[in-house]
Amino acid sequence: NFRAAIFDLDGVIADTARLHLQAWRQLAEELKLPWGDNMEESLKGLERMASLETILGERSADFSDREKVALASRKNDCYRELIRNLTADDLLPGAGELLACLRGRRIPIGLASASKNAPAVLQALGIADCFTFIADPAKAAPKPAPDIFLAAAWGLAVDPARCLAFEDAAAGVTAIQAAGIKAVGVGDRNALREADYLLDSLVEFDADGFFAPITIPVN
Ligand code: G16
Ligand code: MG
Repeated sequence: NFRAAIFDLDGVIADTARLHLQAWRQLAEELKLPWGDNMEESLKGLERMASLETILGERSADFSDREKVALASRKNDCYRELIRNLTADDLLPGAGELLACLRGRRIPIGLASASKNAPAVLQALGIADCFTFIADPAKAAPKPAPDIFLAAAWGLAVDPARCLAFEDAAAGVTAIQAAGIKAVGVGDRNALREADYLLDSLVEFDADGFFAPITIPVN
């Protein structure tokens, strides 16, 4: 049995990937950059500056580091504006139910998101209270490095081997396994084939198979 659960945010708990995409797309249009077909999959789980480089592509050399920081911050302003409208309706299928179920079993829940906007997103979705610990992405090397998942396990004070972590991006699955944690891939079965367990959505997750039911001591 596992003792703690660690979640990625965008693409696992919240339907925010489309908002990141919308904000990046707006920036690309303003800069008249070509928009590749596979952008959605390419941007999944990438931290902010790496996402910007992906968007800029061959035009990257046309911008100074300072200009790039300004562009990333422009995208972030747009994204912050978009997440203001998030509500519990933007939880992905099964996410709210799973969080409630884990809480009911007194399983500590951690967040390992690359997003510096994660606390604001959790607030808007109404699930901030469910999390025992939120790992700070500013202090961790980006996925596929294991750092953010290790930080989450340490923050929960649970041995990584007793944690189960959920991800929608291949780089995230690599990060989880590098941390010595078992990975549940949620979404694209081909992109996530390295995961220890695969789900189409959190609705399918069978908590009984992974976490002990709550036991009430007799005395
Ligand atoms: C998320 C998203 C990425 C985003 C990154 C950084 O990660 O999947 O698209 O670029 O966070 O977000 P921000 O610019 O808000 O700091 P995750 O790890 O929750 O999937
Ligand atoms: Mg994700």
